[in-house]
Amino acid sequence: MRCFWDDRQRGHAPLTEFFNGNLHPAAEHPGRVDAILAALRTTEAPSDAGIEPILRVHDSGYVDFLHSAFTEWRSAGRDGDALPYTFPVVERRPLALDRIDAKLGQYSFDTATPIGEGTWAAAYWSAQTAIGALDAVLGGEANAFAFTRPPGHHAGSDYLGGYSYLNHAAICAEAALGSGRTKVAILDVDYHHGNGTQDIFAGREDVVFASIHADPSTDYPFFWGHADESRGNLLNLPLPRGTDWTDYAPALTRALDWIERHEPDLIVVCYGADTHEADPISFFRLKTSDYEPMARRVASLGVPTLILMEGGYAVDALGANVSAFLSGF
Ligand code: SP5
Ligand code: ZN
Repeated sequence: MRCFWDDRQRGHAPLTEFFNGNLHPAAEHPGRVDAILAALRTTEAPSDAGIEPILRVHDSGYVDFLHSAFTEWRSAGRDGDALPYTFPVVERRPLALDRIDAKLGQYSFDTATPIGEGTWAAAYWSAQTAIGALDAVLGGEANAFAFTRPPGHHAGSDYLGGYSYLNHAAICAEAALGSGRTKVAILDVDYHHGNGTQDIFAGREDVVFASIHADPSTDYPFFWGHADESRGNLLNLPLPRGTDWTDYAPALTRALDWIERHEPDLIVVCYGADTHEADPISFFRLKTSDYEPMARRVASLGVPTLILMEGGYAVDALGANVSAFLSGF
């Protein structure tokens, strides 16, 4: 399988994230990179498709903010990475505030997604990596893998969060539709609900979104991903902490049957290895040997498939988990 990666994606190197009342070492750190690259052997660098495919999904004010936030943070005399601390709660009136702290709050939904010096470039090249793999699939490959990092599925059209800045699945779905595909299915198997993707595509006829994830009554991102949000083009299948393959497999069958009924001409898989039993921030109990059958079931639909990397923080198991998943294709 052709695999895509750009070394500029390394430049995002957050040190800390804030949750449960404390700063913690960042889970989404560059140590993940070597673990996955070692498992991939060879990767191709993408060409530069420019900002246009990003702006088909993301608000231009948000993109400008991502681009300049770290410089503004430094100009405000701050050390370390930029993090928000004040948020406009739902229904606040829109304000065009200029202060960096106000903008960080406006465009973020959590305090775990810092912006550092290399964040914009890494997010930009992560998106290009996704588009490079998409182009391989649109060009006739049965499947391709983009090692997107930082990840993307928590980012909405005008917000960041969950270690995500640009929503690669959404960018690729829109690009595929712009290139003549007529229906795109996104299957999200990261441990966490893909809230950004759901927000971007809710109500659409040409994109369907199915997600299997930890129940948001116990797990991040809490405010999205509940079963009763399933309607029309959205299917949410929350599962309890402790879920193993025996309980996961029937949910996968439901998601794939639902996707098949929509007759997509492209599937985008958001793969997170944070469903693994050793993941330090997650609570499912999948094993490395479960990922190959998981992927084989997706492949059995016989639809061209783009695979994107989302989470997965058990660095020692990460390479084996990614290889196992890709081997199922
Ligand atoms: C792409 C992705 O997987 N993003 C996940 C973002 C989750 N960030 C929230 C961190 C809160 C973790 N709480 C876990 C408690 C562990 N004892
Ligand atoms: Zn996750």
